[in-house]
Amino acid sequence: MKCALFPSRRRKKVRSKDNDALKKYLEARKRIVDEALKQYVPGDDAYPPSLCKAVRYSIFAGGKRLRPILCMAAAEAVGGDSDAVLPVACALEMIHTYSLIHDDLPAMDDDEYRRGRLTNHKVFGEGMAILAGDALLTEAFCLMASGGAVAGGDGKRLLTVIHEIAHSAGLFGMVGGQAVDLESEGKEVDSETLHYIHTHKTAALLQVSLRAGAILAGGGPQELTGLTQYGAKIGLAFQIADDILDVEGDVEVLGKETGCDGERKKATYPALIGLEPSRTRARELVDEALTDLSSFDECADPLRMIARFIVDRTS
Ligand code: GRG
Repeated sequence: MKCALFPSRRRKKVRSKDNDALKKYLEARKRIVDEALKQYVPGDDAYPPSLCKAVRYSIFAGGKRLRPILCMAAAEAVGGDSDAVLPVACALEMIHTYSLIHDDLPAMDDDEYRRGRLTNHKVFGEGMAILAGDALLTEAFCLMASGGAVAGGDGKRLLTVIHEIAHSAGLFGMVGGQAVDLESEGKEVDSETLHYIHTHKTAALLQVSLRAGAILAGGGPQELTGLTQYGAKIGLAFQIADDILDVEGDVEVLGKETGCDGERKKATYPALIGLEPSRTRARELVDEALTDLSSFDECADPLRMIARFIVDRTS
């Protein structure tokens, strides 16, 4: 699919029309990702059944599918075809879901609800939840590395993408950010440490989702630089918005408990600089992200809308 779903130039006119268009766009993309995931994730009848059930329970619990959507939108922003990047987009969702399952474990955040339902370990037990996360992470790389992952695609580009995703998800990315977050609980953290946690725990996977889509679709160096900078800004804005939602979000809409960061004395923007300055910072980051896209044409309009959605979202 090439840059067609989105009404473009009339964007300035009415904000509520924008919201409707974005809603439709996100719903349509989510459906595509969900259908593809059904192909890539083993069925309930696969062996071993308990592990497959635990994997399916979390991956089909109804997340926003933001990382795959960003990957597809980035491919289109550089003039590519989003269908061609679907396997990698789905692999990113599998990595994200593994991180949520592990993040909810008693040894980490010990959460009871996620995506509007009981957390994986509450239903399947701690051991099986750890294994479901492990399986999703490993299967994600299996899917990306499998020959047909990017049909007719360039093997060298795919290898670059797999390497970048591993780097962003691992020790020097999401896992590193989670480690510093874990160690910082109950402690006063400075803004540098908070920045490290947010950029690694959350922004790294969002940013690499964009880079992966653009690299696979043959984006040039300038396009990649713009998308990388956009990714860093929206990644940080996303986490600040998440911190704000933990303070004042609606439990029903969020599908998980609120107030958890405060209870655990977590390092967050609202705790460090206050709610209103956090809101201002998130909006500044979105404006900066939009500037990073200034050299892109209307094929990048979904990314422009997503940037706004990231700070306006309620879940
Ligand atoms: C366990 C290695 C490891 C990492 C965990 C993802 C993560 C790192 C922690 C989750 C904690 C958290 C609430 C982080 C804030 C940002 C975030 C990743 C929120 C959840 O992502 P969404 O809103 O979730 O995209 P859905 O359910 O819509 O996919």
